[in-house]
Amino acid sequence: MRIAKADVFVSCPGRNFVTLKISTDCGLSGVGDATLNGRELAVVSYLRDHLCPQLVGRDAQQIEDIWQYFYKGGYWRRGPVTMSAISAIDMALWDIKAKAAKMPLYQLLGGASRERVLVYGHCTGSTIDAVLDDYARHQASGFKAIRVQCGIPGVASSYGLAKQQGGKYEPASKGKRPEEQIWSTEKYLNFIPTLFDKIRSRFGEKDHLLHDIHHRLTPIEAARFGKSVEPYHLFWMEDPTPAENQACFRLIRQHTVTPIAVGEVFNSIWDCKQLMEEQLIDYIRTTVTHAGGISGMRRIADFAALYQIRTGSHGASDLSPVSMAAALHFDMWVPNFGIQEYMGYSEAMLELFPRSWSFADGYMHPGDAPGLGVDFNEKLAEQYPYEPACLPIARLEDGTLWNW
Ligand code: CS2
Ligand code: MG
Repeated sequence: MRIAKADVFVSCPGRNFVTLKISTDCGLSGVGDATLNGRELAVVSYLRDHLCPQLVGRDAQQIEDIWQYFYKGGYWRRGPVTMSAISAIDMALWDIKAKAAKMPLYQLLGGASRERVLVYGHCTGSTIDAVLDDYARHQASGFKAIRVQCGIPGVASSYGLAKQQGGKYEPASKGKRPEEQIWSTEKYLNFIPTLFDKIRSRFGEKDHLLHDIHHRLTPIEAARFGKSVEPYHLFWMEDPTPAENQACFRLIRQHTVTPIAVGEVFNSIWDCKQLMEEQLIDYIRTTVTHAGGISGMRRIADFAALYQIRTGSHGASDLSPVSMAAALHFDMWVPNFGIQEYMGYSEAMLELFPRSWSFADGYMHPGDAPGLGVDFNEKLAEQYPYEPACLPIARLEDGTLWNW
C-alpha cells in the first residue's frame, strides 16, 4: 500500500486548525491533526516543504519505520514544530491501518480497557457567582469532572476565562500581535481557597474538581497553593510551575499531597523522564498532536505506568476534532488512563470534521467506525481560510514579562 499524496490544509472555522490528509494508491486515506496554536504556519511548512515530499511512494503500513525516519532522520530531534508534524503523520497512518483492518483504532491497539472515557469540562466565570452558575450548567449537562477557573478580584485578566459569560474559553486572539494580560500571584494565592470553599459548600464532594495554574507560580508558591487547597480534594493542580527545571517539583512534593498534572507543552518521552522517574507528578498531559502521535503516546504511557502515573491528555479546543478522535481511541485502550480533557467545539468546527465520537453523561466514546472515525470536509474548508492569531502574553503589575 503506497502513499500517493500527502496534503496539508489550514482552515479557520472560528479558530485555526492544521489538518494532514494522506492518500494511498489503494483508495484508503487517513487524517492527522498538526495544530500548534499560534504557530500553525511553521508546522504547515515543515510538513509541506520537508516531510510530505519524502512520504510519497513509501509503504503506508510502515508506521514505526516512518516515525523513526522523520525523528532520527531529521537530525534536529524533538521540538514542538517537528513533533507536531510527525504526530499528524503518525495519526493519519494509524487511521489508514485501522481502516484497512476494518476496525476502530482502539481494537487494533489491543482492545478496550474500559467501557467509556471519563472527560472533564471547563467551567469559567469572572466572579465566584458566575462560576457557580457555570458549574451548575456543567453538572446539568452531565459532567462528573469539572475544571474551575475564576477571575481574580483586582486582576484585570486571568487565565482561563471565557470572553463572554457562558461562552467557551479561547485563549488566542485574531491578529499578528499577542494580547497583553496582567498577572498578580499574591492576589491569586489569597483568593483561590475561597473559590474552592464556595464550590464544595454549594455542590458537595461528588464531582472531581480540577484547576489549571498555567505555569504561573514559583515552586514554593506552588507548594503553598497545593497545601491551601488540600481540604477541597482536587483531582489535580495543573502546571503549577514551568517544567523546564524538573528537579524543582521535588520542593512542591515535599509540602503537599494535592496531585500534580504536567505535560501539555511536552513533545517527547524525554521531557517526561525525570518527572516520572522521581515520581514528581501524578498525571501526564501529553497529547497525540504534540507528542508523536499514537506511537509517541504509547511509549510515554507505558513508561508512566512503571511509576503509577496516569494519563490526563490535553484536549483544549485548539486541538482539532481529529486529535479528539485519536485521543479517545488511545484513552479506550491505555491501561493507565486517568482522565481526558474535553472543551467541546462549535457547530462550524463539527461540520468541518464529521465524526463518530459521542458524549453522554460525562463520558465519551470514540465510536466503532473503522479507523479514527473522523473525516475532514475539504470542500467546506475552502470557506474558512487561515486567519492570523496569537496566544496572549502575561506581565506582572510592574510590567515584568511573566509566564502566560
Ligand atoms: C490549557 C490550554 O487546556 C488547557 O489546559 O492549558 O487552554 C492552553 O492554554 C492552550 O491549549 C494553548 O494553546
Ligand atoms: Mg493547561
